[in-house]
Amino acid sequence: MRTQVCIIGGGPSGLLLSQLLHRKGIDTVVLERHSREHVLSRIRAGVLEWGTVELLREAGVGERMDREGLPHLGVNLALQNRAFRIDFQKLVGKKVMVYGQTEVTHDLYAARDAIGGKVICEAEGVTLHDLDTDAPFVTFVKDGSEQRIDADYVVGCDGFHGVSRRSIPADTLREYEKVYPFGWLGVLSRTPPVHDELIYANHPRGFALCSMRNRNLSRYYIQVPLDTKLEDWPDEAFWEELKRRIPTDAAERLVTGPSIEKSIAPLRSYVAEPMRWGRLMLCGDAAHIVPPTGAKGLNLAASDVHYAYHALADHYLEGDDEGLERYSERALARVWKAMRFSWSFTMLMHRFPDQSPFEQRMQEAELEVLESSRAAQTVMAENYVGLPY
Ligand code: FAS
Ligand code: PHB
Repeated sequence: MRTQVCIIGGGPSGLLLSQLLHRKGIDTVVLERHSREHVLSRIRAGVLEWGTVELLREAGVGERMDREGLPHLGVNLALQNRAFRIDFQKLVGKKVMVYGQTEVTHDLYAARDAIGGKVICEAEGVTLHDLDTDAPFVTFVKDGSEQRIDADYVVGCDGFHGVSRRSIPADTLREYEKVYPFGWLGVLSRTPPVHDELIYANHPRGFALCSMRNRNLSRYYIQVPLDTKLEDWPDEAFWEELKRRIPTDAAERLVTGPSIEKSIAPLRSYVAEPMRWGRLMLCGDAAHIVPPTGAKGLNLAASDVHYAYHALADHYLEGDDEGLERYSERALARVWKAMRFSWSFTMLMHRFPDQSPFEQRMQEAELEVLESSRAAQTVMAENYVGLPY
């Protein structure tokens, strides 16, 4: 088999890139390790930057998002049993869209099917070859038989545990990492959200987040120690702890119900450089991981896809290779700024195991500066809604 761009990974990055390139007449094949059902069973991100919204619309997958998504004009930060609002519209004239990653991925698979996109699921043993030549190829096993795809370019959209980043020679790859000493326990419940916007809460007992997927599907998180097991947190215990960490007025409004999904996610900040080596380009979690505090993971994947899409389209349609040559530089410039915001917001909102009372007060003072300073709120708003591409 031969294609122009072989994409490894059928998550949001890989599907979005293949859809955008296909609509420009550029041939792609997506190789996904798992079944489509497995990919669609994951509950992950919930907030889309407007840049992501516009890219999804450009890919022709914005219709259900525009119909069912919830535009949010602000976000709420809570401390010491009170909350204050960061007004995106007033401060920076922008907004975000609340629409789950699961729905985005579902819409992308449907769009790939609708225009005959080639997505090969349950592709096992994907291996990348000759990336440092002008004739790279990929091998994999499908239904027990070895297959080969020759391509001009390979784009690794295969997430943190994928094969692509590991195909860059160790003496070329530079890695930067910070692992946080806690995780997030997340619950999805068929209950109305506690508020019509998100609430991020700093509390001496630990961080909490009140989010949503729609007006009858809520997503909540509480910070938990790294050694936490799901069985430590029956629903009743989760709801009681969440109520202790959010302001009383919200806790009194909280509608609880059975969890329909419950999971624990570890938190890390991670960046791999470069994001291009030879004919291999990396997009999304294959190249970087952010703590979900700033809702940047999926959105950084989208901006990587934006740069990769334009670089490849310029190459094939205009014969212009500047985008390819500068892909890693351009993508990383935005990655590092989002990495900073996600790290900074995580450090501000979470309780660290060895945190002193003084440090708790410093976090609260930082939040009080945010509460009272339009300038500080503007910086927060600029980063939360997404810096320009
Ligand atoms: P993905 O990991 O989504 O997709 C990679 C795909 O490649 C997967 O389908 C995988 O099966 C496939 N793959 C892997 N290895 C392969 C191989 N060798 N061959 C073929 N295919 C292979 N972000 C937020 O903004 N907010 C959140 O709340 C949030 N919560 C998260 C919770 C968890 C548990 C995790 C893991 C991530 C979370 N994220 C969140 C980040 C997440 O949304 C990612 O940023 C997003 O999925 C990135 O998309 P992709 O780059 O496509 O990677
Ligand atoms: C979510 O709704 O899953 C969500 C929202 C905002 C975040 C993280 C997760 O920062």
